[in-house]
Amino acid sequence: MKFKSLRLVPALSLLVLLACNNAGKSGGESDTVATAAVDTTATTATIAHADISGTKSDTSGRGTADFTAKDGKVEMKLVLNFPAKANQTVAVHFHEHGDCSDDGEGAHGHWNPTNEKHGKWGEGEYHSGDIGNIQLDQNGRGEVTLESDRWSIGGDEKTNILDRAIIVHSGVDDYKTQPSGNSGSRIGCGVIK
Ligand SMILES: [Cu+2]
Ligand SMILES: [Zn+2]
Repeated sequence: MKFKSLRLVPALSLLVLLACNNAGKSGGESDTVATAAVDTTATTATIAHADISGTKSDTSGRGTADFTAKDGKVEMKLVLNFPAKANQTVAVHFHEHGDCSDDGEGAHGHWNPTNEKHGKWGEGEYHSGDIGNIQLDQNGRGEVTLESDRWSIGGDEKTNILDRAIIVHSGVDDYKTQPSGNSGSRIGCGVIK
C-alpha cells in the first residue's frame, strides 16, 4: 500500500502544476502544502503508552502508563490495578528489554543508560527507570505521576524509553541492594510503545 501511494505523488504533483497554471497564485500555495505533507524525518514522538498485564496466573493484575513529551521532559502517568496486592506496596522499574516473556524475566535487568547505582528516584545515584515503591489501596489500585528530563520518546538511546519494559514487583524496593533493590518476583510487565 505504501509503495502504491508513493507512486501517486508524481501524478498529484502534475495535477497541482496544472492547477497552478490555471489558478495562478492560489495554485502555488497548494504546491507548498503538498511538499510539507511529505516530511516524516522527525525522530522523536510526543506520546507513548504501555499496557501492563499480570505475568503469573495466580496474581492477576493490569495497569497503564501514558507518556507525554513536553519542553525537553517526559511526563508519565502510571495507574496500577493489582487486587491480589491490596493494601500493599509494590516496586516498579523500567527494565532494559521490551520483552515480557518468561514471567517478565525476558526484560533482563534495570535499564541503566547512565551507568549509576540502583537507588531512590531523585536522590543521589539512581537508574533512569527507578520509579520505586507505589502504595496500593484496598482495591489494589495505585497511581503515580512523574516527570523527568532523563527520558525521551525516541531519539538518543541514553534517554529513549521506547521498547523498555515496565516491571511491577511483588515486593518492596529497599533502594539500596544492588542491582535491583531486592524487590521480589515480577508480577506485572508491559512494553513502552
Ligand atoms: Cu525491577
Ligand atoms: Zn534500579
